[in-house]
Amino acid sequence: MPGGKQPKVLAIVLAGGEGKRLMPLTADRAKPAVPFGGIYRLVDFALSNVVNSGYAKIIVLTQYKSHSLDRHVSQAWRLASPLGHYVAPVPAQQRRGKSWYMGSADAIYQSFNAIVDERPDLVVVVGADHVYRMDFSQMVAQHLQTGADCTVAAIRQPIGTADQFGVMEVGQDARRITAFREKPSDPQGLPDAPHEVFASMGNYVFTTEALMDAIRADAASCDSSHDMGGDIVPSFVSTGSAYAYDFADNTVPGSNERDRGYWRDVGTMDSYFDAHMDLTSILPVFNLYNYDWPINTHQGAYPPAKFVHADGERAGGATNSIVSPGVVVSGGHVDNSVLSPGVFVHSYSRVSDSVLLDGVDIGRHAELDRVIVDKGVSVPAGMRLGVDHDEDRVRGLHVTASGITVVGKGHVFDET
Ligand code: ADQ
Repeated sequence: MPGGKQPKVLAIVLAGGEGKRLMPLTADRAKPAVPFGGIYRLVDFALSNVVNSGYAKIIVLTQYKSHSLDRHVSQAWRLASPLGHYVAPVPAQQRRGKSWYMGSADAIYQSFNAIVDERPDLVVVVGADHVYRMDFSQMVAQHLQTGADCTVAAIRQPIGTADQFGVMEVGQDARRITAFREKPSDPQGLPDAPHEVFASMGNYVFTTEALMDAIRADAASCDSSHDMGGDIVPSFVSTGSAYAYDFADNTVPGSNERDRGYWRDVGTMDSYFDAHMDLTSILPVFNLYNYDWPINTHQGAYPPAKFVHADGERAGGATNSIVSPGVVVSGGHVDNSVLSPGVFVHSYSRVSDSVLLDGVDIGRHAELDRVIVDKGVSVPAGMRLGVDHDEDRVRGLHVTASGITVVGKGHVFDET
C-alpha cells in the first residue's frame, strides 16, 4: 500500500456448504457446523485463522441448514469492540425472487452491501470446510507485492485427487497462474512432480474493485454457475491478473516440523475420520496445543472430565485419546479415540479408534472399533459396532469404503 500503510481488509467466510458426502453428519447441519476434535466446529478453524491473522471485520455467509451454525457463530465469535470489530453471520438474502444462493459467487453478490459499507482495500475470501492453520497476512503481503487482482492459495496434492479441486498451472514470473481448471478429470502433473498437482485451497485475496467488477459481470451472465472456483477465478486467470500463493511458504507461530503445512479437507466420512486420528497420535501431526495460534470455540458449562474404577477388566481409562469436558469414563476403556463433551462410557466396555460426538452413551460390555457416533446416541449394553460390518449394515448403519461404521444423529437401536 502507498506509504507502507496497512491495507483495510474485510474477510468473507463462505459457510454455506451442504457437505453431501458427510451424510449423515450433515443431515441437519451445514458442513461448517459439523463438530470436530471434541469441542470445535469446522468453521472455528477458518475463523481462528482469520482473526489470528489480524483481520477482525468478518462476515460469515450461511445458507444450507444454518440454524446450528448461526447459533455457534454468535455464541463463540462475539468480537464486538469499540474498534468496530465484528463477526456477522449473513443468511441467504433471497434477493432474486425466491431463489437462494446459487453458488459461492452469488452468495458474495447478494452480500455486496456489506462490502460497500466497509469500503475495504482488499477482500480475503476463505472456505469453512478445512482443518489447518494459516496466516493470511503473509498471503496478503504477496498479493500487494505482485500487484495481483486475485491471489489463490495453493497446495500440492496427489494427482489422483485433482477432480476434487481447482487445479492451476503457474508461469515462471512470480507465480502468475497461466491456467485454472475446476475439478478436472484429466489433470496434468507438475513438471517437477508428475504425481502431484497444484490445488486451490479455496482461499483467495482480491483487490476490492476487481472482485466487485468480476462478480457483477458474473451475475449478469446466464451461462455461469456463479461459483468462485468455477467462474470467478478463471475470469482473473484469463486477464493475467491471478497469482498463486504457495501454502508451503506460510509459517504460523508455534508450528513445528510435524504440523507445518498441514491442511485437511474433511469432505468425506473417511477423511473426517482420518483427521481425527491425526489428533490422537502421540506426537500429533495437527497440534491443538499450539497456544501461539489458538483455535477458538464455544463450550457449554460442562464439569471436568472424570475417570472412575481401576480394577482389572473394569479399569476406567483412556489412552492416546482426546477427552473433552463433561466426559465420564466409568470402568470402560478408551483408546485412540476422540470424545466430545458429555460422553459417558460405562463399565467393561471398550472403545478404540472411534469418534464419539456430544452426549453419546456407551453401555456396559459394548465394543466399538473404528466407529463415528453422532450426538446423543445411546449404544445399548453388550452391542458390538465396527467389529462385524455385515452386522452393522443389518442394523441400518452406513459403513464407509475404508471400513468406518457411522451411526447418525437420532439413531435408536432396537435391540438390547
Ligand atoms: P468446493 O469445496 O467443491 O471447491 P464449494 O462447494 O463451492 O466448492 O465450497 C467452497 C466453500 O464455499 C465451502 O466453505 C462451502 O461451505 C462454501 N459455500 C458453497 N456454496 C456456498 C453458498 N452458496 N453460500 C455460501 N457459502 C457457500 C472449492 C473451490 C476449489 C478448491 C476447493 C478446495 O471451488 O477450486 O480447490 O474448494 O477445497
